[in-house]
Amino acid sequence: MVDIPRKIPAEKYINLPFLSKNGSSKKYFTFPIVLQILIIIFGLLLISYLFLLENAYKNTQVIKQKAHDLGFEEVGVSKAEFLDDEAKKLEAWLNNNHQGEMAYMANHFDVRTDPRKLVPGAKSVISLSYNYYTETTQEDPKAPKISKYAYGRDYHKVVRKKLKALLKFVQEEIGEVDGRAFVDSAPVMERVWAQKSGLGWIGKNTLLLTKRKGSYFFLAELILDLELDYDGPVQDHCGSCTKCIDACPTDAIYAPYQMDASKCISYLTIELKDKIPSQFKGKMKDWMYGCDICQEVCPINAKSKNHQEPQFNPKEELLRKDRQEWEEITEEVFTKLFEGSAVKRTKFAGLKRNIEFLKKT
Ligand code: B12
Ligand code: SF4
Ligand code: SF4
Repeated sequence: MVDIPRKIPAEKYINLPFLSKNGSSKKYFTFPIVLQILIIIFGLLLISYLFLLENAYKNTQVIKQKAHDLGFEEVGVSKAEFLDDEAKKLEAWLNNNHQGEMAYMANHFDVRTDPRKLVPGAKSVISLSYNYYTETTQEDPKAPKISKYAYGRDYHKVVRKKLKALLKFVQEEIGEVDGRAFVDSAPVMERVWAQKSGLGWIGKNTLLLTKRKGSYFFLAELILDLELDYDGPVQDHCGSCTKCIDACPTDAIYAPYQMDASKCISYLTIELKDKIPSQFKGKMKDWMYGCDICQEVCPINAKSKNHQEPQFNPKEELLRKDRQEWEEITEEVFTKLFEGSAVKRTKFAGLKRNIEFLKKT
């Protein structure tokens, strides 16, 4: 029993029944009304906050499970926000003209550095990885080489279909959720988001690596107007290794974590529309479409496992063709062989240019 000195008028107090010891309304701890209302409001806010947190957690788990069921290996989530540090790095990269002729990289700077400008109301970025590794290689060791990522059906088509299925699932299971699906198709800094979401770290070769699976996977995103449970970044495991930098034949990786894309064989064989500059003669290491050298030498990739996606399997003919057959390839063969493949991006003339360039070196 506590007597409260009644210096404040009695009508400014109310009794809090839950503080009652014996049910008698006179002998309670009493608080000023304002304080009690504040306690109630705070309590309600706390309850709704905890409820939202639990909901965000449950929704995240449900989405991650469905993503795994659809074949995505790693899934992580980040809060959709402005990428302050990366905006500075991207600006420096563009100022140094490291994008070469990829003019699209300089477009939509604001959107690229803030997903909320791409998807209005965006709250979360879900990053997903889709394995494309295969130990299969082209049979003739002297044949001009194609990057493993382009062996089978175009990943834009394969992965986008899976992403759309995931988005549909989210909308059906969780309710009114607005969002969009991306795979290498929009101004989104995909590796940065994957790093923030804890899928892995950006290695010295500038690719996203995971400790368990290496880097032979595509990245994709769902950007949603839904609050989720956010993951955090993981540690960089490159350590003192410099194998990718040492092995890059064109010095495109000119410093750890930094790339002059205009020197990368991938750029020269796929993105560049003009002639390949003569300074790269003798440096292409027989790559006619893309380049995997900085992934092949990476010790983390020793852990890569074969993908489980039948659509990524290469046609027998692609593996069998020897050097001479590639050098004599016709437009008709090209069109048939690369139907539905990412290699179509270079068109016949582009692939022919690359093969001719290799012949001369
Ligand atoms: C443009 C592009 C290219 C260009 C340029 C590559 C590059 N490193 O930027 C070219 C044509 C060369 C290319 C090649 C390849 N690409 Co590509 N490419 C892209 C694309 C469309 C944009 C990348 C980008 O934003 N570059 C701009 C720079 C500034 O961004 P960034 O490198 O991410 O910058 C970060 C770091 O480099 C670092 N950094 C930058 N500056 C500095 C400065 C300092 C001081 C420091 C410390 C750090 C630092 O911090 C930045 C921010 O965190 C993405 C898809 C996408 N929308 O993101 C695919 C993408 C990166 N490519 C992909 C692939 C598969 C490839 C190839 C393997 C294909 C091949 N086999 O030929 C090669 C790999 C070459 C390589 N070592 O990166 C995948 C990578 C998957 C993964 N595991 O990481 C992506 C994500 C496509 C996808 N959806 O799957 N690509
Ligand atoms: S893909 Fe090839 S050329 Fe490009 S950075 Fe890697 S090793 Fe160098
Ligand atoms: S080769 Fe070495 S430095 Fe390069 S990405 Fe792999 S672990 Fe990192």
